[in-house]
Amino acid sequence: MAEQQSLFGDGAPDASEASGQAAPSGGRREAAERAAELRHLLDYHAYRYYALDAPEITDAAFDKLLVELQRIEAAYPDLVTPDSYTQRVGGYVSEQFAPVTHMARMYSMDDAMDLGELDEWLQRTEDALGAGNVAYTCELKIDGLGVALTYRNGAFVRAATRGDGTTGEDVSLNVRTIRDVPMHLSETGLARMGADRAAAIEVRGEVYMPKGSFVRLNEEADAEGRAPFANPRNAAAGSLRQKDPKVTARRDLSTFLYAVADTAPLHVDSQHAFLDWLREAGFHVNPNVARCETPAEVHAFCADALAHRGDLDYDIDGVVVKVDSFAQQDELGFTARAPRWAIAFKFPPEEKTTVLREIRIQVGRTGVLTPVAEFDPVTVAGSTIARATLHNEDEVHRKDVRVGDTIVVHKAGDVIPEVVGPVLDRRPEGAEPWRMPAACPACGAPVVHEDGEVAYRCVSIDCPAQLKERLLHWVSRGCMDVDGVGEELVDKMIEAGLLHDVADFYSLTVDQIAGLDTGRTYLKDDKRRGVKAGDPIPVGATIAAKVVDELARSKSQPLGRVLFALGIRHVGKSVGELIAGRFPTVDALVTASEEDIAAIDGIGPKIAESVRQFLSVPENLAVLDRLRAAGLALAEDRAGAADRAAELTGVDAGLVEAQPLAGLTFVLTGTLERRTRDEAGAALKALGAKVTGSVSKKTSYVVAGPKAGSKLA
Ligand code: 3B9
Repeated sequence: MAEQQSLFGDGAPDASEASGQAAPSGGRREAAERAAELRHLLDYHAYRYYALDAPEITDAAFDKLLVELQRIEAAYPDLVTPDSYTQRVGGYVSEQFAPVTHMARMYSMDDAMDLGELDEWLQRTEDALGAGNVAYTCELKIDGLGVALTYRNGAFVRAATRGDGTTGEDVSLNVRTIRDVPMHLSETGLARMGADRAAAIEVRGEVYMPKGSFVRLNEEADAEGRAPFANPRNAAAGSLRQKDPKVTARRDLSTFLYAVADTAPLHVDSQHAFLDWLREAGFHVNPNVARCETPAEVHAFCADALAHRGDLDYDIDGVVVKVDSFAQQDELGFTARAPRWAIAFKFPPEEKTTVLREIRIQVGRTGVLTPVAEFDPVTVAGSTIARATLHNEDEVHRKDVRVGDTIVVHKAGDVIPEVVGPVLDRRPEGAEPWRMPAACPACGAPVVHEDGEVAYRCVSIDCPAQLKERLLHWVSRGCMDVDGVGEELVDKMIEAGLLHDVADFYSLTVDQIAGLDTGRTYLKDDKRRGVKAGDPIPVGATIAAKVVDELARSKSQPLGRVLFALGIRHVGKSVGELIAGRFPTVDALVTASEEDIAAIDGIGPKIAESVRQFLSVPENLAVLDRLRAAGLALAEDRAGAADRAAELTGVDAGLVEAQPLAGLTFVLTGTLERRTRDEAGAALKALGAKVTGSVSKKTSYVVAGPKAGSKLA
């Protein structure tokens, strides 16, 4: 604890100060003091959470501090500082990314493509500095995006991409939304800088997206009909170069820092001491570093990193070996493009060649036809793969892969199988460019290609492939989460005529399921049970009962999931939750207009149109009716959400749940007597109202306090 307290000169701030404190009741000076205190607390707890991985308060308590600061800043906008934690949620839209010249060049590094090249470098280094006289720092080479973060006076000033090494682009607004980037250096970090504590420093590192977040982001993209990212690095790059920081804020980005443009102000004399300083100052530093005393130890680190590559939640493409002592680094100096004191040992690419046997068409639940490459099984990054999506026709043509080609395959983000491209000099004669079929392979209906869309779709209502995919989507983990209902069982249920739509799931009985063919056969004769080897194995009564049970359990899933599970175009999990947040019951949603839906923050006209369209199809409404009759909740767990909103706004929880002001639009103006405009606005929103900044045709009420201006008129 002693060390933690020393991080901030006046001791670790007391988290209990978080409670109570309603927004600015006192004067401006009091508000300014509290705002400074809150910023301090937020910095401290962000540091505990992100840099030390040892939070002291819950996420909810952290959010409470953040909300309190937001309220003060809303009441006194001139108190907002650029380094305030509240500025991380985004809200500005920059027109372009301004060029930024780095304080010193952002060098790249020489590569060692194999152990032989690594040994050559180690040998050269030992020769230059004296054998046995050199220590090395080994770090992982994160496959992210190089960034430079500038701080002055201990406060965040700017973030820039690497660019060409000399000039990058200003991505400050987006980097502010990355939660592990400190807005202030810690007091111990600054103390170590001594008289240089106010100096400008430019720290460098990588922005990356964790593999798990990348997979989720692509699942969401798939569900919402957007193009997926090829790998976590592209996803991180796309997220960092967003024009709207709000989009970046929703992406899960992280950083690892490892360098600085000028070490002089930090008063450290080696790379490992510098990494310690980075950590102390509040930066996120990769924990997998080692100070190695001999080339053998460097080898061992590289072997270890390679062996554990797949266990990490981020992509690495090698190990960076640096001469540890800064004095020795200076002795070696730089070549035209890279330091002589560092080398990047590159891992062999996890790529294999195989033969493309077929491009199969998969028909998704929304009728989209997806080409899938089927190739001879190969082991890549620890597992065997035999197929990879080719996404759409454009992608097949861009890669120009043809059936019969020898192809290169790898795993994007070490997880998702991907076709890299064909090996052209091994293309068999007569291999034809691939074409999308004109008819749906599942039902034979003609395929439709809408203008401006890459996707081809089958628009037949009774396409069996779509039915199967819709049913599987309904029971999947992110949707209704029904365990034990897999592809085979759904196939058999469709064959047996038990399932025509998702509502049919809820009239299934144990008797109907028990006895269905599992698709597997007995391996041995069993006289006692009267079965012979090769007989089909039926579903047992125990399993059947469990399936019925699981289906019953799924009835209480919240509306947000149901909306996702229904397979409405452009509605993924997060969109489903947004809609359910505003329309907590399916009845409220069915009666909502397209404009009402489009008015939800984060929902665009395309989504609103798609939802409205879905709810206008009588067959879909009939399915909803049958789901309700089967006992599905078709509602959000409002009690929990309402309690939280009630606590924040002081409105009665019952009223929050009832949403009595839904559909009304309010404009607030002037100084209100008992609440600030922001507080009153939050309370109105909690009651279901929309609050806008200017009077229009849509305005239902104008609430005016004294000193109201033109809006009242
Ligand atoms: C000016 C890890 C990576 C990495 C360095 C890395 C990429 C690059 C580098 C950083 N992963 N480490 N390290 N783990 N992907 C070694 C190139 N260093 C610098 O950019 C740098 C730049 C320096 C010193 C280091 O000093 C100078 C100051 C003024 C003029 C010339 C040099």
